[in-house]
Amino acid sequence: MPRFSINAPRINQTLDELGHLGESPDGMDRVAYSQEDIAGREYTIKLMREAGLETRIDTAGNIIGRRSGSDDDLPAIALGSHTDTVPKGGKYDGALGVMAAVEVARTLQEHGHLTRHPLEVISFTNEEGTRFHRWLVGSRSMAGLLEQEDLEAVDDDGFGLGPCLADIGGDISRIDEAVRKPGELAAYLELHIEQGPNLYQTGTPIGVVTGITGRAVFEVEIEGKANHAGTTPMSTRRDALVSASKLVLAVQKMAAEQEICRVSTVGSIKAVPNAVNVIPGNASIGLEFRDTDMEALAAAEQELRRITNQAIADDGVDIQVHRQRFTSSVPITPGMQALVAEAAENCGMTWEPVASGAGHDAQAIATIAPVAMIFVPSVDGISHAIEEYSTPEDCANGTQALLELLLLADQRL
Ligand code: HGY
Ligand code: MN
Ligand code: MN
Repeated sequence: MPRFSINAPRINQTLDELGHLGESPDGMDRVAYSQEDIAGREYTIKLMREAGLETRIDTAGNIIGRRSGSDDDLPAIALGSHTDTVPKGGKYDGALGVMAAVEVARTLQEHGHLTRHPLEVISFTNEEGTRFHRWLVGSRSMAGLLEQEDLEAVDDDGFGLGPCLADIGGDISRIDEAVRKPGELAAYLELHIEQGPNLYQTGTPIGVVTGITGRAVFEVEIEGKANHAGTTPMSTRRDALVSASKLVLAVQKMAAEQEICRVSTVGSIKAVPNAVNVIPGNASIGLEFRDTDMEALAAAEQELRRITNQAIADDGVDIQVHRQRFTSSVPITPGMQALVAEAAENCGMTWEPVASGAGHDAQAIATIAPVAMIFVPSVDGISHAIEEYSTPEDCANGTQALLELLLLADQRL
């Protein structure tokens, strides 16, 4: 049986309260650096302080709540996730991990239990990458993985990262002060919803995450010739949207039929001038490939370039392929997986190994510290949508397992 019981109604209440910040009739809109995101951040800081944590915001905008350990010379053990959401997203992706981490700190505080290691609760900024199309911005900043393009990125409205960071208490001119070196954290432990169907289908309360997927993101720009929709013969058209549409179907086929990589998705498409009586002169699509095997992602990029060259030859359009982001897959070590399994068993919960098809802050932090992830079921495997749901019991189970995992890590590391 667990040593300390978390307060199940309380963690679910905080999840529910956070879920009203940035809520719209179509889903959650706490997109990074927005007013809605800021409301969620302020709520998180309030909870951290109520849990007795010393809070600060690092120059990358990450919120860090810290509690001393009995041996403050030891590196901290960090628990965390993110509270930003995709547009029209769900209430649990990221939010569960942050609310559960606060609940763990609060439970230890109430029981007067001091861990050996200092404890940190971290809410990372812009995990989703909706702003600037570059994800894991806060956790990559902390891991020293930011690149020049991250610092120079501008969003669709022309805003850069600098002013956005300033809005949330960060400072782009000193962003390198957010970097933590290997050894500064003893471990990073993240609770997250599975965002897939496995645990829900098998009715298993806890997932021991075995690895986190790699991801390759591209923007493809097609230039044809705008012309009159009524007077231009079909044979002389250079219709950018037709070429883009062919690419959409070809990208989907790459995973669905050719099995070049595990999944492939075109998530955004734009046509210019986007008027029904004008042949689109320009079009662009945003797409991504995912696989734990980085060779598969390289093969996917190769095939993408092959099909775009074919479209140039067939349609007489010009096409530019921009590689936006390559994120390496990350295996979770057998030792850290075993710790998660032991924590679940100590809580009397069954578990099963699950690979993560979603990306997570843990994959950035894994470059500077040992990481472990706990999954709980997503009803019908739905995520990044308003229907995203995990039951209060599953959220409480995950929080209890996270507390037990922290206590085991505190003893063993
Ligand atoms: O896109 C992802 O995999 C994550 O939810 N950010
Ligand atoms: Mn997430
Ligand atoms: Mn997400």
